[in-house]
Amino acid sequence: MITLYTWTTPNGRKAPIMLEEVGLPYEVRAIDIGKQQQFDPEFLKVSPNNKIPAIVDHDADGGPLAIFESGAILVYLAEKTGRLLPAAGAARYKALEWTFWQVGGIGPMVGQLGFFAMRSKTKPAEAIERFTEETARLFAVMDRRLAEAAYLAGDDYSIADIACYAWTLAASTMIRQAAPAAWGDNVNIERWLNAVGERPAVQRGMAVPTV
Ligand SMILES: N[C@@H](CCC(=O)N[C@@H](CS)C(=O)NCC(=O)O)C(=O)O
Repeated sequence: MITLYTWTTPNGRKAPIMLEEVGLPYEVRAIDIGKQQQFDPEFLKVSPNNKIPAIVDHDADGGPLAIFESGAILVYLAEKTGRLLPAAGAARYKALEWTFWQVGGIGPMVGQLGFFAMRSKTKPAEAIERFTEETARLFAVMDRRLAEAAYLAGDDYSIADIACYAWTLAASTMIRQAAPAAWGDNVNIERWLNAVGERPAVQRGMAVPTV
């Protein structure tokens, strides 16, 4: 059994999508970051960076294993099950490349844009301009990749697509309304969003946690 600590945010959706894809049994602990539950001492023992998602694998080799950071969780679950990340070769490194591109790029940049364009009280123009430009650049990079390959790692769906899906969906809907220049004309991403969004495991994972 795996315990999943998560919330209703793009980062929070990655681990449940992966757990649904690989079919491992899991229980969900909702961590309401709006109520500061990410700072509860019990949660900090699992996720010392006070962020969701995190997991505890109670059946890990050597005893229960707590993991935070969504990229690490995706790689761990892929290696535990032998699914959605090739064991070796170029395809493995393409999947890792685009997974960490999301964790270091799309996540922080779209997250900051969402904050300044939608939730900030002052909505500072310079910050919105800065994160709009960087978000638009990142999605142009992603669109070019998806013009040459069906999925981010190549021919096959992988953890890289799981990492990117919820952030890209949020950007193509909510953030696109608040900062239209951040999105652009990403026809290849639109095709990919439809393909990934049709997967039953993605639809189930996007509904976790129920609140
Ligand atoms: N790099 C981290 C980012 C995780 C993250 O930013 N989580 C946010 C929710 S989307 C969070 O827990 N925020 C609570 C806080 O910052 O206190 C990952 O990919 O897991």
